[in-house]
Amino acid sequence: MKLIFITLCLLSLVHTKHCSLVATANLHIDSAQVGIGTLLFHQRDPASPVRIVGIIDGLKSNTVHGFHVHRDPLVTGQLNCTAAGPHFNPYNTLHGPREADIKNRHVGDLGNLTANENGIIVVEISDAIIDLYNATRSIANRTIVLHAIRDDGGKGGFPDSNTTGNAGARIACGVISATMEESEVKPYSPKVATMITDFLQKLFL
Ligand SMILES: [Cu+2]
Ligand SMILES: [Zn+2]
Repeated sequence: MKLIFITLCLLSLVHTKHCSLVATANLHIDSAQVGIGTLLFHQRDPASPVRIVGIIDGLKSNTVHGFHVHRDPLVTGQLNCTAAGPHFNPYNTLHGPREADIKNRHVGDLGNLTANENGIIVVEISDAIIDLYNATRSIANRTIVLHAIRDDGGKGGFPDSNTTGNAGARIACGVISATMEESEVKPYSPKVATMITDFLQKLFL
């Protein structure tokens, strides 16, 4: 079945140059079978950035949390976020902020997310360094991790600033599974993600 999707996807790429790859991650609290959010990763074509949209709930109000792709997938049934290994770092660089270029961050460095006063994070990120097409930079079958405190972007001067951004404990995580290859005849507007976020904000806030 998956092969059929990939074939369709490649065919549509030839004809329309629009073949989206989609992945999802369900986040659970570290070492507990408690879901706190879902993220959707979408990349329209190999030249486009990956957009991440979703909701993470159940945090303390107005808190800032480091957010990274870590290297290893959790094996089925594994709930311990430390099993995700270090930051995804295929080019062996130092840790950095999301805004840094590819030589000055880990591929998996996605900066920080901020919870609102209700303890909800509305995620809407666009990042051109993580990828779903490029094998070296692919985040598929790796683990997204949310940390207890702010990622200092490598500038905090702590012993672990250059490796983890001193972002503290791993409070939640989830495996990124690329389960869908979606071919699109009509490319949709990049405003769709914003519309989804607005819609979800109306629902939750
Ligand atoms: Cu991390
Ligand atoms: Zn890093």
